[in-house]
Amino acid sequence: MPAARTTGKEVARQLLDDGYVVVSGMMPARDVQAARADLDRVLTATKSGRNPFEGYSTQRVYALFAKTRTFDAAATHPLLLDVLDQVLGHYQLSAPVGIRIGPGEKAQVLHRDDAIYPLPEPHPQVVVNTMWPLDPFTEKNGATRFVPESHKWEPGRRPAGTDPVTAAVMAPGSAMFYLGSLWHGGGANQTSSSRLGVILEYAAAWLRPQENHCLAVPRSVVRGLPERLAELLGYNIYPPFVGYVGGSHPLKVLRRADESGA
Ligand SMILES: O=C(O)CCC(=O)C(=O)O
Repeated sequence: MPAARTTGKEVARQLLDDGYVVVSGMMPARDVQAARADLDRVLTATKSGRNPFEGYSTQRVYALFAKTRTFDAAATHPLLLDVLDQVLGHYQLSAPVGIRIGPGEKAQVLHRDDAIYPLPEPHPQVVVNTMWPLDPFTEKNGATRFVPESHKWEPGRRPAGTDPVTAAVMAPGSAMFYLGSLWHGGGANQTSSSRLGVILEYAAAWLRPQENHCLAVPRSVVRGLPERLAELLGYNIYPPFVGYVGGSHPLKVLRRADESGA
């Protein structure tokens, strides 16, 4: 398992070769503890899933950046951004979600995160996801599972019962990077404790993000965020000018609105 001091180039190469890579030392222990405590607070007011994909015994914290500040640093971790620079070029946050899989939850259906976009296949990588465990991820408690090499499958192939599935067993503080083209899903939780993790999913900047952050995260909150994070939440353009507001860069508009009190 590479450690966070490894280079973005090495991680990007392994990610493109294998479809996933687990990097240790991405989040210091005190930040893991703080994130866990703050998400426990948020989860007390979070309903369980509404369908088999969300999981009826699973809670999902959507609009994550409206609810906690404990993932601001993770979302702009230098190694993560370095990898994204190389794999996606221009990118944005697509789906930042806390996922607590409760005891007894069934395995989530295997899926590809980039399948939501109607792009003809094969296509360049347009989605990179990262999973940040806040509990130890084990085979028994619902560690994310994935089908190795499935990012290289020919268009239209779907997992069959005979394809090997691997559980992403990892410790809090690590992060698993995986391509949007890798078949994966949450695991079944066969223990009596819940499994908490956070996905920070990124997509190419020219695509529509899964969550509409400009509505999900109040503007008053975004104004207090580091500039790079505000950009990743949609206050940015895809060059030369996709996403402008009244002909201006969204960050300029955000600042102007700040001055005028809007
Ligand atoms: O919770 C997990 O381990 C993965 C969840 C996932 O892939 C999803 O909800 O799209």
